[in-house]
Amino acid sequence: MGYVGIPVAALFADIPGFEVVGVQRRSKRSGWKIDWLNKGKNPIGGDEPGLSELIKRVVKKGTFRVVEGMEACEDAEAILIGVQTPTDNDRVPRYESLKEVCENIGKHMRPGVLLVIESTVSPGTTDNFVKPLLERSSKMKAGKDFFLAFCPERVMVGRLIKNLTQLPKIIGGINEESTRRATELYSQIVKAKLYLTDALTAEVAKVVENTYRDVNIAFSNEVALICESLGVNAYEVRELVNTLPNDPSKPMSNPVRNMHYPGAGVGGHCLPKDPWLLVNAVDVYGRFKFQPKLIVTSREINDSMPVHVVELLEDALTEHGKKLKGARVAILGVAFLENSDDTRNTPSAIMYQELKKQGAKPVLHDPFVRDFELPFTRDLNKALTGADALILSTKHKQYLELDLTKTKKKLTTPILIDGRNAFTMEAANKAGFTYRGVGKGIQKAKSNKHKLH
Ligand code: SAJ
Repeated sequence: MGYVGIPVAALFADIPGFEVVGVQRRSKRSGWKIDWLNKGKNPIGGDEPGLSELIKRVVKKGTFRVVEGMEACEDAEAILIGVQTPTDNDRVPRYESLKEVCENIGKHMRPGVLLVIESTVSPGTTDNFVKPLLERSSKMKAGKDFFLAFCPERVMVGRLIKNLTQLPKIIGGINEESTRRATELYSQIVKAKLYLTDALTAEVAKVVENTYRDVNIAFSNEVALICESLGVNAYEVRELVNTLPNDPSKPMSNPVRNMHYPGAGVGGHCLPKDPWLLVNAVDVYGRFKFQPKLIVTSREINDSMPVHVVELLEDALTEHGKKLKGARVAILGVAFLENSDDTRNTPSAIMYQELKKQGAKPVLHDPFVRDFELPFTRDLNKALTGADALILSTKHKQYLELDLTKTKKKLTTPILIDGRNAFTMEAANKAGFTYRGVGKGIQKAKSNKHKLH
């Protein structure tokens, strides 16, 4: 019952004739969701349009309930798996949860059942890891006695229901009958087109679509550093670049430009991990091995952005004759994405650790987050009062409404480091702040190299 499982379950439970059972371990971190959901309450914080009403409705009409045990699989006609599939510090996929769930499901599932993997996995995992696990624990033949497909989620916090129903869905069965049954199932909730393919191609497509985004963000982040060096505004450059016309009738004549946003880093459960699943797949299943340079370099660039934000702070402190050591720094935003409570792989944690390492005293603030492995406060006043600087890491709407003039009065040193283009340099300077922004050049480039002869 996570950011994928909860909305998917509730959507199916809202279809006449469907009865849905959510399975959630009573773990310290997530066990509370079982009772919360069975009371018809939405455990996902932040703005999630339509989700709370939907959960309330399907629990009230008795078509959705949550249990702990796998027994629920015994009379299931379809079983969807949306467990976490993280990578470890060596960028290697860790499939303990997936293994445990597949082995347990295998012991309870009945013949003819359809199993769907929604979690993003390293390409090759469905055919070479999940299928043999299920066959061994169920003593049944995949594709004949039971069916299996990889149908990747495309959810995004802040628009879970919309993405699940309005975005095209990839259906990758291990064989035709598996694809047919998965198509029959998802056509119930997906209003957009279903694209049918095989499991391996679907797995590659999923990690490539996220890697595509990560590489594009890395390109924008590198352009941001160039703009800072040349003294121009990368966000203005992005807008100018994206003005190139796009004539849908002649798509190949002038491919669109969709330069992404530079920023304070790339977080979430997907973009920081999925490129490594692609690298891992070549390592494990590739006929010939090689290291994808562009993809790996892009990860390095995006992982370096939170540290770059600390460099911008150091530069601004110097302007006030101050050092990072001993500086009290308010980091606004723990969640990795605006107006959500999702803290997975948040860039703010890297910033916090880097500041600590440099002897500064960082204070994390977030209005939505409930729990986090690092200390944080939900009291904005407490975070800002007496700080030597504030860093905007996440673009929560509360921060965009900040009155900079009043905010400045709370700080000891009026420094604003903008990691998400939330403010203009002009507005910040006008309010008396020393301002630095990712991608925001403070001084026009001048050089004596090009002597006009
Ligand atoms: N980010 C930038 N610049 C951008 C866009 C995002 O710096 O131009 C940063 C965000 O601040 C955030 C991170 O990247 O820290 C990820 O943001 P995101 O908007 O990609 O959010 P995710 O990771 O929740 O969603 C992505 C989406 N993938 C694509 O758009 C290809 C979503 O559609 C997927 O469903 C999701 O991954 C997933 O679950 O795979």
